[in-house]
Amino acid sequence: DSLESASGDGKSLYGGTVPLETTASGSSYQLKDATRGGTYTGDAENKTDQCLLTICLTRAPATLFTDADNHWGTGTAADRSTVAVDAQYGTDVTWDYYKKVHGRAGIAGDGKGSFNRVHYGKDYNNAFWDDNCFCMTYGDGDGKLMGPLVSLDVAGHEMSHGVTSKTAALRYSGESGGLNEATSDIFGTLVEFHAANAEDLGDWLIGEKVVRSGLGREALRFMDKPSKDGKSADCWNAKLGDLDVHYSSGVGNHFAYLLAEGSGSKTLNGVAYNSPTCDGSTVTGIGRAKLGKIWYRALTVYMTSSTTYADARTATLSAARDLYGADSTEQKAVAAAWKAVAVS
Ligand code: ASN
Ligand code: ZN
Ligand code: CA
Repeated sequence: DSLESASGDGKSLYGGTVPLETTASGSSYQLKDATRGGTYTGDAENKTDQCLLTICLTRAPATLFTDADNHWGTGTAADRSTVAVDAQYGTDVTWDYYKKVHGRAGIAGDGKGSFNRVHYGKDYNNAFWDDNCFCMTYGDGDGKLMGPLVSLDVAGHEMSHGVTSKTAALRYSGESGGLNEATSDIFGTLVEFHAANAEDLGDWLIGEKVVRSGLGREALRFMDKPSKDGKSADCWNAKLGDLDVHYSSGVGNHFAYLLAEGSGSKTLNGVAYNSPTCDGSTVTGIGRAKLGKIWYRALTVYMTSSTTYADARTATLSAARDLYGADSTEQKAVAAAWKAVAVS
């Protein structure tokens, strides 16, 4: 059969009806996007990978989704293709964010797409990026703590692990691990804002679409005040690197919020924030676009596998100088935001 690109749409679980670029193959369509490096989404059929560290004896499948009329999904999780719509769309908006904002073609910067597996395992409350398969994997959640983990911020978070791996390669433990996680939360959030999806508007929460009542909080993580999750650190301290990377990320997330939005109270897209500083100072934000430019340049030019929080401060100050000039308002704001999270 001849293959050609076709414009369809899908009813997603979290983002309403979304456009999808697909592939016409004979009399049906494949959930595969030639305009974004061949990115596709398949069904893991509730199976799991059987691996020892990175050596996998068996891998869950990624059986390519197909559709008869190029109108995908029903908007309810009962239909297996609905979360595939979210996953494919999440990959699309992440691809577009990196391309349009940072001039980066794909996760590795080489124009090649990745692929997604949805319906991984049973009741699986997680999603992950895997460098070995260059693929994303999404669980359906157990319905009590979490629903399907296919929201835009989670997609952007996980794929940004691939970007970090191909650039700074921040080691996934200690302070560098916290910075690796913060990088994914920062870009996951900027992807969500960039998508400007009317049903999944940008916010500084991670996983707000995914959490269910059993979890007991409205999001997985809160960037304005990370300690709202009960575990994450708002401020740097000498033992920060002993925390799990998903909690030591709090300091980087708090920095990012303060740099973009500033300290104190604010309401954005209907969500109220109140970001304290660790030293009682007041920080004036420079906006999300400049945060993204500064963090991306710091990640891709200055950070390395062993970067600490003190090093991240230097890296972002250098990036801000390169982009906006020495002693610019932006560079001063970077210094003020790090001081406000006790990094000097
Ligand atoms: N969802 C988790 C994350 O990306 C998976 C992990 O623990 N690496 O952080
Ligand atoms: Zn992560
Ligand atoms: Ca969010």
